[in-house]
Amino acid sequence: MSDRDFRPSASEQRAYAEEGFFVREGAFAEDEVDEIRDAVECCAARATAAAAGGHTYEIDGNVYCEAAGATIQLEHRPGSKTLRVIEPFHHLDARIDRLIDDPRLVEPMRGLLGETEISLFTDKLNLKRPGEGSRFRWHQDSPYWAHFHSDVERLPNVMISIDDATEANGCLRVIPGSHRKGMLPGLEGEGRLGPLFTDPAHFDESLQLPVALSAGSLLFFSPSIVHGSGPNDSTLRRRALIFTYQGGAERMFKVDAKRLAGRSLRGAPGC
Ligand SMILES: O=C(O)CCC(=O)C(=O)O
Repeated sequence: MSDRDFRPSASEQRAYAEEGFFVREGAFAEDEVDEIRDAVECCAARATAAAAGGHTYEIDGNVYCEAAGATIQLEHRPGSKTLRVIEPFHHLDARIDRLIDDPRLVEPMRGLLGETEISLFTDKLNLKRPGEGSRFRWHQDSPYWAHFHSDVERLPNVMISIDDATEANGCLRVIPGSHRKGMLPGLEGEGRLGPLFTDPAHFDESLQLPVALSAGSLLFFSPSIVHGSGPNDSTLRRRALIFTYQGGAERMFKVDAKRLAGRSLRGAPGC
């Protein structure tokens, strides 16, 4: 694995520039995906335990909890205790922390950023549990980060799909090329979170493309591509990890510390 060249090819660089994304199928082998799944469920169990004693609050009727060094979002069904998103989560299991240094993530990111020294900006675990996992409305990531980072176009994301993601279980959908318009206006009059959702009057929803991914595949995507996903009404899981990188040695979004990427492989065990 480690002696392969994982830098983005010219066509991947072009796809990222023009379409705002590219896919690498089967980047992680089945046994590696199993290990990540195990680590992810350890993170979810730790977050669930911590949430019981955390600070809980509501925004627009959605429940959030600050606990275990993370923002934990609960599913939207009233009274639900099901986890929806954990951000950040890499500190909850050493196997996830090690993934940040994996050359299959780091080398493409170095290529996209054009820098050798890169660091983690943020990381999210989207759990989208069967039968309950809710939709993600159309949005761009860049407006969410604009108050914090001076160059939000240079925050590429990589999603690791650890389940087969299909239209039935709510795979990610993108609007190809929408990143080229930069930051688009958000929704007005739809609560506090409205401005973070992209107003459909400013992009062509009919261009939407479901990005079906087999487990172990990677999706690299721009922070300004308009993206979202439907609910998981199926009986199948659709879990995804998203790591966002930045050039240089900079502090993380939600943690006042730097996490350089690709320098060393840490040896601590998982949970
Ligand atoms: O995983 C998904 O379905 C959506 C994720 C997403 O858009 C996000 O976390 O910003």
